[in-house]
Amino acid sequence: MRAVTIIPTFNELESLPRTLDRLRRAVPHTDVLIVDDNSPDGTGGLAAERAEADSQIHVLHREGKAGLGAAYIAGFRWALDQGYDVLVEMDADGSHRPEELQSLLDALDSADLVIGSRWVPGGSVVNWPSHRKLLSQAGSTYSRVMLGIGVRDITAGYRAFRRETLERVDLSTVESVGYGFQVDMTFRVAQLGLRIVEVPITFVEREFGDSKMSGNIVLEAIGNVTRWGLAARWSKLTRR
Ligand SMILES: Nc1nc2c(ncn2[C@@H]2O[C@H](COP(=O)(O)OP(=O)(O)O)[C@@H](O)[C@H]2O)c(=O)[nH]1
Ligand SMILES: [Mg+2]
Repeated sequence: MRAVTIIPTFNELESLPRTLDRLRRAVPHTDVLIVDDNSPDGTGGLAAERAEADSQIHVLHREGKAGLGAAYIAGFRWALDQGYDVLVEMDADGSHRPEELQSLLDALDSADLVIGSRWVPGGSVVNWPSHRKLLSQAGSTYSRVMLGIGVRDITAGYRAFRRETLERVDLSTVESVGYGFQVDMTFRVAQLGLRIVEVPITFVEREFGDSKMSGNIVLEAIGNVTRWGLAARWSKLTRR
């Protein structure tokens, strides 16, 4: 099975090399694709150097910051084109520990999408202020109820997809930018009736650089979840 780990980056000059070193050591068989949105701090240049030195590392340079969702969609398309069997999502900032990737890959034997989850037994978060914990848990609970799917950590960004799963999702209609993107993908996979499995992870808040989370990203996610949830209910009602 050929796996590729896709890492979106925007200003991750300090974090990216550490994450790459850990990932190459922890799971040497996975290739890596860095998707950089022309980071002003030169992350794209660093990614290019690493790609030059290591044939298993690749980089996609994009024109400018267009959001996490757009970066992943571009990465998915590249990886599907290249024929990979497994596509992994991982943050550059060290929050998704490469040492836990193998447990996600193992779970993919009996799943179509594996989510590294903070909010299942055994999962946890290190170094998060209580307001972010609350926001993440409340967001997950609201989405779970609104969308009617049993995933505990619906905004989680540490994931492994089988290629067949992504081939069945119409990527051209995925528009969400921030966390909404992760919720959107989860909802689509659930609606296709595919198997979603959560494995516990320890999420460690970044040591270097700044989070790109913003109020707008949160509002986008809440707005989208509400719309999707209502639309799904409406179509159920009118089908009767
Ligand atoms: N290419 C790209 N990557 C992004 C963008 N926004 C965030 N990222 C990356 O997505 C990952 C998660 O973002 P982060 O700021 O850590 O979000 P947080 O963990 O929710 O605080 C990191 O690797 C970021 O560099 C974007 O607009 N474009
Ligand atoms: Mg982060």
